[in-house]
Order: sequence, then C-alpha cells, then structure tokens
Amino acid sequence: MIQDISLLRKVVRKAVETTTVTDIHTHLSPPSHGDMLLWGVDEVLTYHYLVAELFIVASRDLTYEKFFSLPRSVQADLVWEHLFLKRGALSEATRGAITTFNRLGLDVAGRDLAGIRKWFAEQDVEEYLSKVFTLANIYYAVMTNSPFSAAQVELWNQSLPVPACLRTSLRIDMLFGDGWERAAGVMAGAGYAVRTEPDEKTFDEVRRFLVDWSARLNPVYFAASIGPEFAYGDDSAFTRLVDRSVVPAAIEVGVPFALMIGARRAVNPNLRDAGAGVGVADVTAINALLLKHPDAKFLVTMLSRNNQHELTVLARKFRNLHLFGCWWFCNNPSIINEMTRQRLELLGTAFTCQHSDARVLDQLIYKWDHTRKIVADILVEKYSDLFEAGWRPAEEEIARDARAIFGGSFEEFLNK
Ligand code: HDL
Ligand code: ZN
Repeated sequence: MIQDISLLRKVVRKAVETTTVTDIHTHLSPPSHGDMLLWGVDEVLTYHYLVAELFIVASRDLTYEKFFSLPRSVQADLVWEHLFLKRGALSEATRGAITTFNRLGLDVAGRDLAGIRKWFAEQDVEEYLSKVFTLANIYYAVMTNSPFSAAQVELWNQSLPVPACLRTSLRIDMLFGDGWERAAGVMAGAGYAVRTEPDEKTFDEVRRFLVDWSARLNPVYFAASIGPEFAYGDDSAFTRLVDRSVVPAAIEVGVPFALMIGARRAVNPNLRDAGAGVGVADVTAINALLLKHPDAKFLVTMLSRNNQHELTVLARKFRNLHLFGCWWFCNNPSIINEMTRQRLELLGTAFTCQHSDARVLDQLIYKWDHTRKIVADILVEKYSDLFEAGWRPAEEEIARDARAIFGGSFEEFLNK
C-alpha cells in the first residue's frame, strides 16, 4: 500500500499516462479500404471541426463553394494560414493538430508545413497505423460501419484484411427518421421482405437483416445517432423498430445498442460535414427505453452539456446503461473536466471517460493525449482526497481503476 501522498500522486499520473485505451467510437477504416481511411497532414488540417472554425474568420470572398472546390492541400493551406499563423491555435481542434505533429517528432516550432508534408509523403499507411496506435497506446478502436452505405458494403463484400486493432460496429441511423425509405430499399434490394409501409413481416425482416450483418461483421455493438427530438414509447416508427427489430436483434447477437443523442443535423448545410449543431434532448425517453428492455444493454452518450447531469443520475438507476465519452462539442477540456468529475462522483469507475470520434487516423494521438492529461489531474485529486481520509491504495488498484474508465468498465459491461 502507498503510504506517501507525493508518491501516490506520481503513481496515479503514471497509471493514467500509461494505461491502455479502448477507443469505443471512431470513424476509422482499415488501410485495405483505401481512401476510406483518412490520414496525413492535409486531412488533419481539413478536419470538419477546423473547416467550421475557418469559416468563422475567413473573409466573405471565400465562399463555401469556392472552398470545397479547392484541392485538399489548398484547403489545408488556408486553414493553416488563418487558424495557426494569423491567429493563436487556441481552439481544441487547432491545438490538437499541433499536439499530433509534435508527438510524431515533426517541427511545429519551426512551423514547417512543407517539411511536415514531406514527412507524411514518405509514410506507409500500414506502418503508420501501428505507429499511431502505439503512440496513443490503444488496445483497439471501434469503427463506424453502415450496412446501408453502398461504398462500405462494396468493400466488405471483398473481405479485405482488417487489423486486429480495428473492430466493427453496425451503424443503423438510416433505419430511423427520414432515412427509413432508403434503408427499406437497401434491405428489400438485398432480398429481405421489408416494406416502406412496415407490416409485421417487415419488423422481423429488419431484425434478420441486422442479425445477418452481425454474422458478417461481428460488431461490438449496434449504434445510431439520433437528434435532440429523440422520443421513445410513443407509437412512432422509431419505437416500433427499436422494440420489434433492433433490440431483439441486439439481444440475439449479444451486443449493446449504442445511442448517441442530440446532434442537430445541418444547422448550416453549407458547411457539409461541419454543418451539424447541438440540441438538448429528453432523458426521460432513455429512462422509458431502459425500463421497457431490462434484458438489453445500452451505451449512451449525449451531445448537450445540459443533458449530462440528468443522464449521469439515470446511469445510477440502471445496470443496463453504460455512459461513454465526451462527445464532439463536449470533447473540450472545460467540459471533459466537468463531465469526468461528475461521473466519478456519481458512478465511481462504472463508465467510459472518453472516445476519440477520430475521423482522421492521426487524431488518435491528440484526442487521447489531451484527455489523459485532464483525467490524470482529476484522479490525482480524487485519490489525494481518499488518502487524506485515511485510505491507502495499492499501486495495482490505481492501475486497475485508470484502466476501468479508459475501457475496462466497457469490457465488463460487454461481458455482463
Ligand atoms: O454521428 C457521429 O458519429 C458523429 O460523431 C459525427 O460523425 C460527427 O460529425 C463527428 O465526427 N463528431 O466528432
Ligand atoms: Zn462519430
């Protein structure tokens, strides 16, 4: 047992800095899927978070059309000029790019964009992927795999190699809301008796479609991003699909259903991927879902800061709910700090503190670097409070608890 508080603090910081991460939600793809996997300096600099930030400051003559018609490297040059040189790179996304380049040993102090580009041009994607996973110390990352995306289906039909550090999820947003007609068409086209106006058979066939795709992809979970209008328990198509197709399939396959709630799509459509905003959603709808399906498991993350406290309290009430990540507009130090403290204080280690949501491979480096530093400070404080109350933790207990909130509790939740 550790008897000295300054040693305790060192042990806690080291445990967080060195613990392996399970990154449970990303938009990465296997290198064998070619351009589906985004990586390298120009993709880092044109991440949609940075594109949104560029348009905040760029002059009016840079129209959306003009920007999106430019080659990727010219778009990146504009981002670099406006957000890194002409202004302090003080946003989380700009600082993230610098952290990433710096951790790769590139010359950020010299602001040597040409040199950074040259270095990336010399990288082999397979080697680079394992380099990034090693630098970020990631056990595995879960991808976003939609059976409704023709491009993704085409690639999965080729059974191309997938590294063990990348796992699949089954992304089923398309089933809900205005995507339903297209999803019904895809399923009918694949030989499932799915009707746009769903009848009893339709729900069974949607379930079979999900079970069949699960046999192909072996997903860690099913996932859907739902807007702030999220409602459940009414007679909506969402409720019927969840009750009759999605939850029965998830239970049959033995995986959780991940709900990502609160993204208000296309608040500014001109910004394309960068155009979504956030809205406060109704946590009581999640409550109703959990009560209705005690035998199913749900992973939930919400996009509005305003929803976090109510959601965390709900997680105290339901053993089939596991909270994860500081999602998207919450993935900033100020909110990660607040959410992680709240979750530790209300849930102990029974949650997953972060997911990267990385769209560009290189981002794994900064997303986890930044979160580790914030969480290390919090755990040092929490363990110091424990020590002052007379408790004497062992080094392996501290390592256990750090791992728990970086993926260990998630693995437990998957297996319970
Ligand atoms: O729906 C999602 O999975 C979101 O994470 C969106 O992809 C969003 O654009 C994003 O990348 N957020 O980080
Ligand atoms: Zn995402």
